[in-house]
Amino acid sequence: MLEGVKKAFRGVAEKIEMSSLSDKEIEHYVEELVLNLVASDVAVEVAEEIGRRVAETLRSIKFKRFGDKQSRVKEVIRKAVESIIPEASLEQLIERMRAKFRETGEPYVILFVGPNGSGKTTTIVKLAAYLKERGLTPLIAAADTFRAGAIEQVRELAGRAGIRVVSQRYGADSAAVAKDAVDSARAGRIPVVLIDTAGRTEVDRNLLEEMRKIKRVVQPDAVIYVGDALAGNVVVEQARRFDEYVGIDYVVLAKLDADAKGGSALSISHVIGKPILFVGVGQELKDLKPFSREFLLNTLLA
Ligand SMILES: Nc1nc2c(ncn2[C@@H]2O[C@H](COP(=O)(O)OP(=O)(O)OP(=O)(O)O)[C@@H](O)[C@H]2O)c(=O)[nH]1
Ligand SMILES: [Mg+2]
Repeated sequence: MLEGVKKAFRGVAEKIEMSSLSDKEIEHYVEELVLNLVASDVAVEVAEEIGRRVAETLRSIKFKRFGDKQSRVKEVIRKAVESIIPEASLEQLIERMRAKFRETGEPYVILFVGPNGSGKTTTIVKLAAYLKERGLTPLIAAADTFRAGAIEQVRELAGRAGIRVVSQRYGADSAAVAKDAVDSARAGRIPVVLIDTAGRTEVDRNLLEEMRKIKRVVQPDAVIYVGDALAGNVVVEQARRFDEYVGIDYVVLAKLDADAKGGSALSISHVIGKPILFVGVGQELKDLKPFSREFLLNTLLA
């Protein structure tokens, strides 16, 4: 009998307790968010996209009038940022390497590309040491036959980690060096080959063509783009051009230790739609950190 009355009361109570954020409040939250993201080096187009998603969600949800709006809004922001970062797992990639080697006896081949000085060589040796610890000691192909000192550098670093390097002389065809390394790994039953290449800018036709040739000749299982977190927003445009030119599967961001802002990580992933595999957080071999969205969100939304 009292149901009707109860229902009526409940209706009123709900109306009192629940409310939407006003357009003005939403605008305020979103504007602040976008500004903060841009200040953290997130590309403007990406920050605005996040802002749009956050505004959309905020418009559609009801808040408890006396609840903690701040923390709900934070949660909405987190979800929006999360939804635009593709995530990859280094462990999964390692599993794929094991599976390929187990099933075919063939090495898993990774081609590393990126602009000058972005951190490719250091990253490769870090990954080599990481794989070695997991029982997948790789071979490195010194296919940067272009920059003076590149072969000595990779030999020196790899030597510290106890990793073998296949190299030829300077000026040698880099695709031939890479191919040589893959053949050598096959013969020596080495499970993984990491190919180091010369840094190049996205306007250098010859070097870009050479990179495509290496890819054509060795047909790598994955192409990893090594970007420099310090390059800020420039890194996004560079990655886009490399992706168009050679096709990228994963991104590694080096020098994140020197870039407290972390925005480039978010932008790069979103703009080229490729996940970040791990990040470089220092110059030592141990300074490799598997990437997680959690890690980035905590840096960006702290
Ligand atoms: N702080 C910091 N420095 C790094 C990191 N990764 C690489 N570096 C440094 O960045 C510089 C360039 O690194 P390389 O590995 O030689 O870069 P690269 O892309 O191979 O360079 P090129 O072959 O000339 O195109 C070196 O001084 C590295 O020690 C990192 O994660 N953190
Ligand atoms: Mg190098």
